[in-house]
Amino acid sequence: MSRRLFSRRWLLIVGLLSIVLLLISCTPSHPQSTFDSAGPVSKSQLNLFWVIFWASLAVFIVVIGILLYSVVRFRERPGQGMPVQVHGNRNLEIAWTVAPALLLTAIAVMTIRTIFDLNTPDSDNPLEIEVIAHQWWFEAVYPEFNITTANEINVPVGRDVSFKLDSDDVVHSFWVPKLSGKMDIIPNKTNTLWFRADEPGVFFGQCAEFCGIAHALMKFRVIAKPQEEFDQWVAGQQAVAATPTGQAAEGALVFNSKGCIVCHTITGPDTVAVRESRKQAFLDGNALTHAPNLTHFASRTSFAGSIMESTEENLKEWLRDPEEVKPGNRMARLAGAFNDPTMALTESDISALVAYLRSLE
Ligand code: HEC
Ligand SMILES: [Cu+2]
Repeated sequence: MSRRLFSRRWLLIVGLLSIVLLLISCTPSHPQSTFDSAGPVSKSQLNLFWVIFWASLAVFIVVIGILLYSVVRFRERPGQGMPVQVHGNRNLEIAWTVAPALLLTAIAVMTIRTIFDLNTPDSDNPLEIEVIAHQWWFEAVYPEFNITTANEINVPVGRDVSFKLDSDDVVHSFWVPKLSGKMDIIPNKTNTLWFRADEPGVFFGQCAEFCGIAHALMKFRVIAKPQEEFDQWVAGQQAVAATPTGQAAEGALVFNSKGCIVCHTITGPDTVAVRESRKQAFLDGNALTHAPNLTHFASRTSFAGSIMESTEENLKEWLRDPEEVKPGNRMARLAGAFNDPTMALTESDISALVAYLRSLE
């Protein structure tokens, strides 16, 4: 058995598999690869990584080289007898203590310098964004513009962005691999992080700290836009929701009568008053939860922690059974509290709701 394990064919298969694994895991075109940095923060973190990587590789080659040389050169030969017995070598001992100490000191200095360098943004005038992590989605607030959105964080290309990170419940972690390393998001403690996107694009983010059942489905996107497009986006987000017409108007009625409005905010012409009255009706015995602001839902490309592309079919699927789409999510669980028959959605309710949601540009 043990002989077969080490047979040539096995070695070949394992070797080839490892090479394939290595190659597919290191392609920079992977959407969440740290090897394809798109801003100064991730770039300097990557540079540090490469320095440490090449230094480690050099050490590895030297040590394994000497080891292999010794194994082959001094192997037992027939009729050789007992080799010379050596007890320590002071010069060698000093050399292999001092050399690693120097190398580790150099790495420590570079690491600490990078940490301090990256502590604060380069610019005095960064764009401030507050990120609030919820089980299992991200809320983004732009205090400068009075905007609240979810899961898709728009930023202008070339401007430093400074994040304040807070949690509504448990520990999460904010991670956009192409733009910066991770930062934990801890309840009752505001952590900060900054980055800058030097090129336009969509950068995928991910909660990087286990935070409960739907942790793996807690993604988000950073969308970097040229300043002009960003300004347009801001103006769009600041407007109140469009007044719905046709099927969308039906959907707005369903939204207000089926409990959606209790959790979700849509800042529109008539919704505030309705919301307050509905809220009262639901307050007794029903825990309210925070939920994504839907005022400009249709301006986003994804939903439910960015795991679903925002299409008509996907939205219908979500409203038919949110638990099926994203197991454990709070809409499914808490909406269960509204599960008396008068709250159930019919297919025509769902079509109307989807028309309404897709009208919220
Ligand atoms: C009990 C509170 C609650 C109720 C009631 C509720 N939702 Fe939700 N909803 C949530 C939460 C929480 C999420 C986020 C789920 C996640 O991604 O984990 C959500 C997500 C959504 C999303 C995706 C938003 C995004 O940007 O990711 C849509 C669309 C939505 N709800 C529509 C509705 C509609 C329509 C109704 C009424 C039929 C409704 N919700 C009722 C809590 C609620
Ligand atoms: Cu998580």
